[in-house]
Amino acid sequence: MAKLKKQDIKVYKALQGELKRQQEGMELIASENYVSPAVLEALGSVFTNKYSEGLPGKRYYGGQKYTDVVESLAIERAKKLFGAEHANVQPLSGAPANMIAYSAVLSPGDTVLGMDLSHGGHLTHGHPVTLSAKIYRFVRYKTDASGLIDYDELEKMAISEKPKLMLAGFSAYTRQIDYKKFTDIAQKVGAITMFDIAHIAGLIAGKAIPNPVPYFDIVTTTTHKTLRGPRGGMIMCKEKYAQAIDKAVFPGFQGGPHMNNIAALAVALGEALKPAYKTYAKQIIKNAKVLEQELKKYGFKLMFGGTDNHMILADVFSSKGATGKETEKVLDEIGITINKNMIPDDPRKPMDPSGVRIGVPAITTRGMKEKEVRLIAGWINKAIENRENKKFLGELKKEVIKLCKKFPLPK
Ligand code: DSN
Repeated sequence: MAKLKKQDIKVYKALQGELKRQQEGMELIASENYVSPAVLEALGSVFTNKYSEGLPGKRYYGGQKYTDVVESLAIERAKKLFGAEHANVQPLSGAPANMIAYSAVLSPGDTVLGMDLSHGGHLTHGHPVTLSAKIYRFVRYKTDASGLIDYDELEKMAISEKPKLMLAGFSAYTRQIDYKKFTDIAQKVGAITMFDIAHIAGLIAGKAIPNPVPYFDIVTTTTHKTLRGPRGGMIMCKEKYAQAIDKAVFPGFQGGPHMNNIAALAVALGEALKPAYKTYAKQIIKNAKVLEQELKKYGFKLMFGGTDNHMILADVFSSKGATGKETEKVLDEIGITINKNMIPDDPRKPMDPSGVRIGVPAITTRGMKEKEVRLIAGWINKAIENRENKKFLGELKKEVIKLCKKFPLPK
């Protein structure tokens, strides 16, 4: 960092501040992780200088000998890891990947069934504020009173709404989807199937949960959540949709791919193919289960009844008397980063909802296991219950820093 320090002290200082924040604090945002130094090296490499519109072997500009190598590696590794027939590694992130996938198979006005945001879905799955909802007709399904997807209801909806596309996937839903039931319904009504696996891609890659890729026509993902790669997106699909997806990425939606990200993605996918990654993915599930049990013990109300994946969604307002915003703030004060989150049909507003989402992929990367998760759950509970007591919070922060120093970022 010597050159950055000499040339731009303001950016350098912000970077050092962020490094310290990550080292001494604990990331429990379910969609975040810590990449390896090898991924960081590829990300900060000269590949960022290159324009590479097109695909390996079929580019619009010269000088592609090495970009072709890294993009081909990323594609082959993605296909191998997920058992995909086709992969496009150029989407810049998850929201563009979803928009691109819609545009590849839908015409304006077509109907899509997607999961409601407050029930765990994602903004890009048809929330009225998004561009996709202005172009397509989204109908949103919800979870039932038990917190699960009611497949009989979903089937009734599919029969009456006649969607062109049925979309599975979520950003705060914590239970396993029944891939077969979902795709059987789609088959009955002649809908194309799509799964946005952004949150659970790493759990699938590490074989900690079943792989949906063989079941679905199109699968989109980000690459930086449980998958532990650089920020970016990917679309995998059946061969039948390969050409439509590739064309929808470029020239349909994007310009030049970010080759430094793609090089870093190739490295991350290489890591995910190693045996140690399976151990990591399984540990995430174990850690999340312990978090679920501990928080239940402390009286937290968990949405959807608990978790089958890497995160929990808790209604802190009804169970602890603190809003999501207050909880996020008090945990920030002790160095634990989480995010406020809507709960199903939340009567409160998105900027100060009833819930919080807590995920364990990042702390699991640091090597924390069940014992540490028990400690953390206790701190979360104590911090919320003593949120007015600044002195007590200060003491808790010291405990958090001590634990973080024992479990450094990947080296
Ligand atoms: N922002 C991501 C998340 O936190 O789930 C999804 O877009």
